[in-house]
Amino acid sequence: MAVYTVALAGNPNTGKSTLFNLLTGLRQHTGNWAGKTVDLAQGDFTHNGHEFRMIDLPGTYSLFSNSKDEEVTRDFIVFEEPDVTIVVLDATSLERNMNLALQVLEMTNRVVVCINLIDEAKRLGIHVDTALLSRKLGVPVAAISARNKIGISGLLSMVASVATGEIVPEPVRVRYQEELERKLAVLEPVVRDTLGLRFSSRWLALRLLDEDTGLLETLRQKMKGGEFVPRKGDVNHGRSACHNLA
Ligand SMILES: Nc1nc2c(ncn2[C@@H]2O[C@H](COP(=O)(O)OP(=O)(O)O)[C@@H](O)[C@H]2O)c(=O)[nH]1
Ligand SMILES: [Mg+2]
Repeated sequence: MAVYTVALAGNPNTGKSTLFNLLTGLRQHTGNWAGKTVDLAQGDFTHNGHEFRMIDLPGTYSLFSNSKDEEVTRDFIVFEEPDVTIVVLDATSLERNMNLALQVLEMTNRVVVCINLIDEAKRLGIHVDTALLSRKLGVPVAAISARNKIGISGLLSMVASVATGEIVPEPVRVRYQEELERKLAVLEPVVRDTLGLRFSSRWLALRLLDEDTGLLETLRQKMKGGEFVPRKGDVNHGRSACHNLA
């Protein structure tokens, strides 16, 4: 049976590890991945007959190349292609947390937004309209309290639906100012022709325009290693722009 990979991302202190521990309990181990030297906590759980492997990624405020943690989290979400990425947000500071959620939505559409500490929000008189948020973001949104074990089965149903493809989220697209959109319109097709449809070409093009040297280095390595062969069915016009990037 397929084991679905679920990555946990979010700002520090949003309750990722609490959720991770609740779901995976004693079925935990550390493992490294794709030749990286970092150890990530992994754990297994089942839900409704599906098997999941969860990875507790380092907490970060953004996903550029500002720190090792940001690079690890970002590379995992983009290049390890988890079946689902859960973005854990703190219900009491949604505005600050939304920044990271929007970045993840730019990287992959296989996302579930999980609003944690809903007990704390309630105590403070904050009401979170998950249905409205879900419509605006274009992905499933669950409200939970990891510490009080509230809302967990609802969250897991959403995770399972995205993992199995029963739900295919269509994340909202952040539109930038005209000049940037014009450059994206030129660069994005080149990225798509080079790397295929496997990765978000819009996100990659944004990072290249941002002169993200950390990401460029990762791309170079992966191209050298032959990892970027477009899959069958991907767009490939028989020309390669690899050397333009490398
Ligand atoms: N009130 C409340 N506190 C929580 C909840 N989930 C986690 N916490 C607390 O938030 C703090 C940070 O949790 P942790 O899991 O370490 O966050 P991480 O940094 O995202 O891994 C801890 O003190 C947790 O006990 C929750 O649902 N409600
Ligand atoms: Mg943690």
